[in-house]
Amino acid sequence: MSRGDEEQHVDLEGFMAGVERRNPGQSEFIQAVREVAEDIFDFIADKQEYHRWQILRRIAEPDRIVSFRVCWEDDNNCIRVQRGYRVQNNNAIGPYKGGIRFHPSVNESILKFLAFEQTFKNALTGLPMGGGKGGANFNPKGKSDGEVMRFCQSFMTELYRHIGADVDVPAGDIGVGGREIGYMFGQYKRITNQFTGVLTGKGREYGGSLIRPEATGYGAVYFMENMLKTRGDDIEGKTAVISGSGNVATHAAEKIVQLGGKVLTLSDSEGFIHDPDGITQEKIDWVKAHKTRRRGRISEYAQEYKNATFHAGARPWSVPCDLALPCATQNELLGDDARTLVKNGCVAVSEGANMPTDLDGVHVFKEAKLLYAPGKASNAGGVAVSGLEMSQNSARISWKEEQLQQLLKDIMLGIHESCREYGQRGDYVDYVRGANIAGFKKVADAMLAFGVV
Ligand code: NDP
Ligand code: 2IT
Repeated sequence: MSRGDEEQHVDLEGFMAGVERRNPGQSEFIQAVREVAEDIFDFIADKQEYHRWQILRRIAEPDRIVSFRVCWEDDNNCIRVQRGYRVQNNNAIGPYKGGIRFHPSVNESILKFLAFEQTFKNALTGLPMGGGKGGANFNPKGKSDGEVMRFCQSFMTELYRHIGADVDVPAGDIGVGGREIGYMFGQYKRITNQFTGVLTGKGREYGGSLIRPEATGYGAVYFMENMLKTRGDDIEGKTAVISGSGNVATHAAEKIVQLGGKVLTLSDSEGFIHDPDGITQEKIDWVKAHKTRRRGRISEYAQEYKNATFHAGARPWSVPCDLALPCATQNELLGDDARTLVKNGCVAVSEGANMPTDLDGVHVFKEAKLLYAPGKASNAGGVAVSGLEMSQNSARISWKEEQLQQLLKDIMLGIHESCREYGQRGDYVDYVRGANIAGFKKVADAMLAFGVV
């Protein structure tokens, strides 16, 4: 019997041994696959079709990975060389769709985990989008606008041949916001001479959708609201600890404040700030202007607002709170952080980031029966509004803000209901299990319809 034949009959550990053998050293990818496989193996135990057609095995092998050199010239006329990627994981239910990340840590493992997660997340939105992710090990910090523009143009000069409005539609992620999307869209249009919805998160003037910038953070809070409602509770009067201070974190903070909660922390890669007075809308606006637009550091918040303290090199999870929203990056909330949150009486965790909680932390939250939403469910509001931007671009119309706000709420509620449908275990909803199974089932059933492709 060949190795391939053996894998027809493996259990969870046998499957994971194969994933580890085929993806040496790719710890983030292996972690993401294990988190999904733990639930899927249980779900498909009595569903021979999914085994016979090797569905999970196929979803855990990207359709293709493109890796390319990106050369650009910095302001000192030095030639710089970066590595760019696009991981097209699965297009069973729609064109590949997912963000682009510019961060020095970007590598194949991180983009493969993100593209894998995106496949389930996009299925959960109910919109026709497959899963992909891309990026480069480019560090936008400290770069001039001209340098960022030249980098983006060079990146798109290769990427353009792999994407398209019906093929693969990238968007933003860490280090990629409106400015970068503008430079990349401009270059795509220049090379192809086509004005299509090939990227989302565009500026309003050239086809962007209303509420796309807010959608991920707002959606994560709507998801938290939906979870609290199952226990007859809401956000009013609750304290919230948030990590990050970028697009997702600032909009999550804004929605918590709008719903009557009190935000105590924000963070960046250098540490966190704790403001016992609460981070009000005015203070969030200061963070947006200072941190996001002028690319300052969160430590400066403590100089601006004197009652706040800055904690260098630390994450905010030790600050007692009712609600926690990790909105910075992967593996920023570890098992011990999860135990601290549970001990301090935290009742709900909604992930704005992708895979911010490590596997140990996930198990801690599940055991404590906390209301715990994994990113692939709770941060899907961003890509959902990206999907709505694609629809508006295809129809060449713009929808009104109220309409989009309502659609975002409806989609987040729909994801919550899907998680409940597949994650209800007695009186407890295991949202991780629910999200994994609901996302998997949709993609898997489409793949079954296609046969072996
Ligand atoms: P931004 O670039 O706007 O902000 C990222 C924030 O996270 C910054 O505060 C940054 O701090 C911090 N951060 C980044 N890397 C690290 C690190 N290694 N350690 C600690 N802090 C870090 O990105 P977004 O807000 O868009 O993305 C945040 C998370 O949300 C990511 O996991 C992303 O994948 C996820 N996400 C984003 C969506 C979107 O629509 N933008 C949609 C769904 C998920 P610093 O400035 O110091 O680097
Ligand atoms: O992780 C994500 O869902 C995103 N970065 C947004 C993807 C998108 O296509 O809007």
